Amino acid sequence: MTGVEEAIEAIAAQGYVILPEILDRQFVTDLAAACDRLQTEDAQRYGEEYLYRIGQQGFIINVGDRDPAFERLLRERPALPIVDAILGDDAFLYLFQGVVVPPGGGMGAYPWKWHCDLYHVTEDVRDRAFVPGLNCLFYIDDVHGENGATWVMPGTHGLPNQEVPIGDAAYLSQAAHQVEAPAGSVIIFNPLLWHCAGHNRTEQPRRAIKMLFVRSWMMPQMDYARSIRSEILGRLDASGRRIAGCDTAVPRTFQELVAQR
Ligand SMILES: O=C(O)CCC(=O)C(=O)O
Repeated sequence: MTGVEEAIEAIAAQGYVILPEILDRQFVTDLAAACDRLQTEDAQRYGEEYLYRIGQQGFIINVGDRDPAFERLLRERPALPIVDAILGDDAFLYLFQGVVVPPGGGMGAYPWKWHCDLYHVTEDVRDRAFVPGLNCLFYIDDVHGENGATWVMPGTHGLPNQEVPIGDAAYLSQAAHQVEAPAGSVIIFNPLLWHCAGHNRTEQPRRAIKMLFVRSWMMPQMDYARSIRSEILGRLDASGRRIAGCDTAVPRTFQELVAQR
């Protein structure tokens, strides 16, 4: 098993690391069932057409509030030692969601395309060693070339956009790498690494859970301390509540920013 030091080195050098099978089988089965149930619930509540139109088909929101299997992820936090070692022990969740690539979905199909997360940060940070967050994508299915495993471009983390010619097929065929991993594995990557869900050519959805952690000063995409019910937050320990953002006071005014200096 990859140790914390090795993982940190891999994330610094190539932008990502894969830890095989860190979730046990029962945990994976429970997460898979929860993904399926919540996706059906969302489709009924919002309608497939609406979710597709807003680019949210396949993304299951606010999972931490909606099933004990996700609460278990908040309790056990399997990737947190690596996250804390890189981001500090006040890192917290920017996004916690299901990412399901439907049959026929993934690269080449709307809305899946090459991108890096936290794009707004790359423009201004010129220190390529700086890691603003860590995207932990837990695979709930075996992932491979047929069913939409993640593509990454090793070493592209923090590169200015113009230096990553994602439209150049010859460059992509040399530079891009598609992950292969059994269910229960996690890929932990610098969100500034260029990546994309692969094309799912099978008849089955490809399910994953994303826990994207950021440094404590960054505005999260969702406020989980308010999105997750207090009875669930109350069952978590201090670290669980911290990653849900209960302790985080992201500055919201210039005065607050200056006061935190
Ligand atoms: O689902 C995948 O393989 C990639 C997910 C992704 O693009 C992201 O988490 O930003």
